[in-house]
Amino acid sequence: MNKYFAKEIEPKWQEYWEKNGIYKFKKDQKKKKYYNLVELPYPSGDLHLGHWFAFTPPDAHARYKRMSGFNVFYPNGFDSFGLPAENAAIKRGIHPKDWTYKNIETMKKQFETMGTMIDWGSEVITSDPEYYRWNQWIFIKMYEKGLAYRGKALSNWCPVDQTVLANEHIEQGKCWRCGAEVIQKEVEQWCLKITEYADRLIWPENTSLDWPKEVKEGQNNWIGKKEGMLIKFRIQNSEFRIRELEVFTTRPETTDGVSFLVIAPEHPLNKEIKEKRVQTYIEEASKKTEMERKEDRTKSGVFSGFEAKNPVTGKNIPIWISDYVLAGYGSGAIMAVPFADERDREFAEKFNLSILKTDFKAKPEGKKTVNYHLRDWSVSRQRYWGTPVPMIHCEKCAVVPVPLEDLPVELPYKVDFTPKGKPPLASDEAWLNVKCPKCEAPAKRDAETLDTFFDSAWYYYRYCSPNYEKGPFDELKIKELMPIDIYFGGSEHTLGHTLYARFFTKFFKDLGLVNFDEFAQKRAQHGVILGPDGVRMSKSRDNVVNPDDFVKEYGADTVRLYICFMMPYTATAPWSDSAISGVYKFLKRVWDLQNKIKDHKSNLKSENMSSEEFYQMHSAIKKVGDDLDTLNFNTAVSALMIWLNFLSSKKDVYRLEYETLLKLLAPFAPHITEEVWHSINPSANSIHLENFPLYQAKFTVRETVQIIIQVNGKIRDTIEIDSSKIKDQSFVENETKNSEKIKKYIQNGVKNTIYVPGKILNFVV
Ligand code: ANZ
Ligand code: ZN
Repeated sequence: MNKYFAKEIEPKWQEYWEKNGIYKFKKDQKKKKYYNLVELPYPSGDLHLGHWFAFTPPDAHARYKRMSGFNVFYPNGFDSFGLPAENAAIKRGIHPKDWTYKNIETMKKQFETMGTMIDWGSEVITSDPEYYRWNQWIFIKMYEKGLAYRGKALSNWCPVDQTVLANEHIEQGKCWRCGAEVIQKEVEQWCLKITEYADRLIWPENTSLDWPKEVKEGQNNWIGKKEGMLIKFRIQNSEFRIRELEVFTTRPETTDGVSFLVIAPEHPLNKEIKEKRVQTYIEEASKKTEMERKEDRTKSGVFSGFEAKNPVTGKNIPIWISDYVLAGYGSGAIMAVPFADERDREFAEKFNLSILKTDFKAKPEGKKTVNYHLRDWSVSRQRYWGTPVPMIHCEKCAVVPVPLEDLPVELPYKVDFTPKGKPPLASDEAWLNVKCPKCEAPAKRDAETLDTFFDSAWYYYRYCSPNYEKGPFDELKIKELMPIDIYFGGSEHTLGHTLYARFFTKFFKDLGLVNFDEFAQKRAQHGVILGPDGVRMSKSRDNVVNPDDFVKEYGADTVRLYICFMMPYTATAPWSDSAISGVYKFLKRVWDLQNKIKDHKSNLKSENMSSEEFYQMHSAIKKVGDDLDTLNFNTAVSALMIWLNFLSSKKDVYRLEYETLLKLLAPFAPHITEEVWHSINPSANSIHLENFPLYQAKFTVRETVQIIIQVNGKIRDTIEIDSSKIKDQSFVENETKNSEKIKKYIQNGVKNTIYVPGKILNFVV
């Protein structure tokens, strides 16, 4: 037997699997399909530790499911449009396309070293014209249904990336990509009416889908459905066109306690007020982000100069202007009840306004209404490296979709994509100028591109038929493979990506393309491996751990196993390599254990295994299988370690035991198990085509034996001990000494002890 040398065996088996196509997904009517999906990576050019953490535990899960009789579909691809490519291009003068496709090549090679069972035969690259053609098709379908529209709106603008951002892509007021402070800017843009699906996107209380509670709650809060009322207040001394203020409230019963009204700085009424102090305040407020406005506990504001009449009490109350009222929510005006609402109280206290009492019984007249926190999704980006919006602007016909048979509208290669405040495509005259498809007059293409979250909202449909040409996907294939059985990914996608994917699915259902409402049965979200210093890994902090270094030193199996073992899949914790050599030693011990197989002696068949050996083996099968099913990868690995300790402590190991160990380990460490499997079964097929061992429940509980305890020949107690321990007299004696009934008889010492193994223990005192 050779020594365990990962570097030699790993490439060999990777090649073998590839050549024999053992991970190729094939239709199989006899097996249940299992669509195992991990969020497709962005081709940054380097497969880092985060990728290993995102992909190897799901790979172990997929392998387990496959060995357990499922026909597992585990595709992958690249989410390859987006800003980093363009920024790299601006910085280093490499074309975004060249940069992207070179990175994809590198990363695919790196993926290979991981030893996954990903079937690249279904690969989707979102920047391929064959893919984004269908983005454009979907966009046009949405346009036809009135779901895609162009509107001028106050938008989140990233001054660094020079593009619009959706609310979902702002983290604490900063751009999720580059971290720059997001500002508010009036921009004309394409929006998708996700709000039309708001009600259908709310998670019902008892859904049969297995999604984390935090995701369901997070999405429901984000959608933020609020039932309330619109109540009109008459403005008392207005010489303006606007004579009434309509407020949105969820608490109409507090109307008697309305002490003042507050309107947002952007409220149309303010355009009529010319006073300088009002206009100065409005200008200042416009510089703040929505987040800052919401979080400002100190409150700012200005008196409008007007009063309104409370419809319930008839009292006149002042109208104030403040940025704690948001323009885009409700009617942009509120009735303030400082008696019952904290924000209003803070404001009243700051400006010394009276606080009227409410009896919570007021019944004003008004219109029942429902409000949502969810906004429409702004999808235009003023950038180059994305899906061109498939629209044509004509002076006569306004906006005309590109005819479907002319798709894809391909991205021109030669474009100056340095930021100029207008989209790069707008300066490519040759590309831009077209004939209007409707009236044939000279017209212009839309120069914007789609948010990459559009690309990732439906890529998993495309995996099912990646080369399909008659539509975005083959409906028959969808029937066969969708919905996804498990979708692994990051928790940063709670409010963005997974919500969009659900929205697209409901839209596809409305188009009659699919017959289900939700795209994934189960969602599993992983944590983050932080740098060794406990902070998120980043090049600027110099705390990036490169998995390749460990692969070189120990091999991929060790890194895979270690990643599964070092922390729970859902945890966020710093990287530490202190235990990685221990994991490597574990694999070496598994390797060396083949020396102990004793099947050459015909009298040592597995029927002769002791009850303890059965117990150990079946417990391990149960634990590892259950844990792989429920994604508790780390405890599955510890169960393997415990069993290995037991096996190594024995003189010999049964072939059945050893082969079972290899099969349990195979999902985690596919190379070493394959190597050893072949060395002990020279004519065997791949271990990854074997069945996962089954356990028998009766063997997962230890057999116990009743032992009678006597003192001077008289029965004083019985105790129960593991059958594996009956030969161990001192163990039995120790157990007995804990018995209250016996203690008092033997407290003065024992003269002699007689033990009939497994039957009687007699103390002579
Ligand atoms: C009177 C009242 C009394 C209110 C009370 C609340 C509590 P959510 O969605 O739960 O925050 N509101 C309405 N439009 C607003 C806007 N554009 N910007 C900021 N606040 C706004 O609650 C809706 C409540 O938020 C509404 O009900 C309104 O204040 C305020 F004891 O009206 B309420
Ligand atoms: Zn026209």
